[in-house]
Amino acid sequence: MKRPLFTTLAAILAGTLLFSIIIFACKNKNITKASAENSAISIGVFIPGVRSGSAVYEMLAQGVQAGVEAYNAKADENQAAVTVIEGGYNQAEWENKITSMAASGSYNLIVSANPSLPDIVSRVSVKFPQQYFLLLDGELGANPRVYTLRYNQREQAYMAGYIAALETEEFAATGGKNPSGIVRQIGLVAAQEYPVMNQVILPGFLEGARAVHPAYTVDFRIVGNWYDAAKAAELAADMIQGGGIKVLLCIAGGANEGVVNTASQHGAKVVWFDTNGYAIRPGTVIGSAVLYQDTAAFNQVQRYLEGILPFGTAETLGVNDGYVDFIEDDPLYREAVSPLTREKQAAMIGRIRSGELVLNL
Ligand code: RBF
Repeated sequence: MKRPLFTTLAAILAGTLLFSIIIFACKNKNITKASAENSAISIGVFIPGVRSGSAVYEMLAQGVQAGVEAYNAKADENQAAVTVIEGGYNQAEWENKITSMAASGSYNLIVSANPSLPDIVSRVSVKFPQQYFLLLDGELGANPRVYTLRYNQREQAYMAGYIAALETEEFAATGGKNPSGIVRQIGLVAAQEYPVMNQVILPGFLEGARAVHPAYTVDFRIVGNWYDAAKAAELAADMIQGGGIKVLLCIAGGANEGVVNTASQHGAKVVWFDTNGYAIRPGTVIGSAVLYQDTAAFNQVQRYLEGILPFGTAETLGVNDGYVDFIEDDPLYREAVSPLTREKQAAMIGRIRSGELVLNL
C-alpha cells in the first residue's frame, strides 16, 4: 500500500515540477520574443533630393537623429533606429522610392520634408494604408496616418524682402549708380517653380520690400534644378550687371553657391534663406531669414516615440512659435549692415513678434 502512494506522490511532484519548468521556459521564451520584436522602432527618413548642399535636408536628418538619440537615452526597452535614404534629384523617381519604403514594411514611421511630399504620400497611402508618415515643410489634412507641419513662409520671405529693400535703399541713398535706371528692384533666384514658391515665398518677398517702398518689383529667375551653381551664377550676373540688382535672395540648394560667388565679385549682396548664412561669405550675405527644421524634426519625432504625435492633423508654425526667425545677433550681420538698417529691420521684426503686424498664410 505504501509503495503505490509514494509512487503516486512522486509522480505528481515530478509532473508538477516538469509542468513548472515547461511553463517557465515558455514564459521566458515569450518575454525574449516580445522584447526582440519591440526593441527596434524603425524610422526611415526619405530625403527628397540630396542631403549635401541643401540645409533644409541636413536639418531634417540631424533633427530626426537627435530626436531618436534623446529618446533612446531615456528608454530602457524599445530603442529606436534611423535609416536615411536619399531620393536623388530625379523627382519622377520619388514616388516609387517611397512606395518601396512603405511596401518593405520595415519602417514604423517614414519621415520626409518638402511641399511636394503630401501629394505623393496621399497616393502611396492608398496602397499602404497602415503606413505612418511625418511630413515637414508641407501640408495635408485629414489623412489619419499622416501628420504634417509647415512653416509660415510668408513671414520668412517678408523678412527677407524687407532687408533686401532696406539695403537697396541705402545703396541708392549713398549715390550708387544703377545702369538700368530701375532702382527699386530686388532679385530672387529660385531652383524651380512650385506652388509654395509662386504663391507664398515670391509674393511674401515682394510684400516685405513694398513695406519699405511701394515701388519695389522682383526680378524672378529660375535655375531649373537644385544643383547647377554655374547656371545660377550666370543668372545672377545678368541680374546684377544687366538689371542693376543690388540684393538677391537665393533659394536653389547647392546652386546657391553660384549666386554668392557672382554677387561678391560684383559688389552685390545676398539674403540667405532657411539657415544662418552670414559665415558663407561675410560682408556679402547681409540677411538670414531662417526656419528651424532641425528643431521641428527633433520635437515631432519625440512626440511620435512618446505616442502623442497627432496623426491626421496639419500644423502651421511661424515666428511667434519659434520656428521662423531672422538672425540679428550674429556679429557678421552687425558688420555687414549699417546701424540704421539694422534698427529698421529690428523694428519690423518687433511688430511681427508683438502681433501688430500679422502675416498669416
Ligand atoms: N530645397 C533645397 O534646399 N534643396 C532641394 O533639393 C529641394 N528640392 C525641392 C524639390 C521640390 C519638388 C520642392 C517643391 C521643393 C524643394 N526644395 C528644396 C525647397 C524646400 O522645400 C523649401 O521650399 C526651400 O528650402 C525654402 O524654404
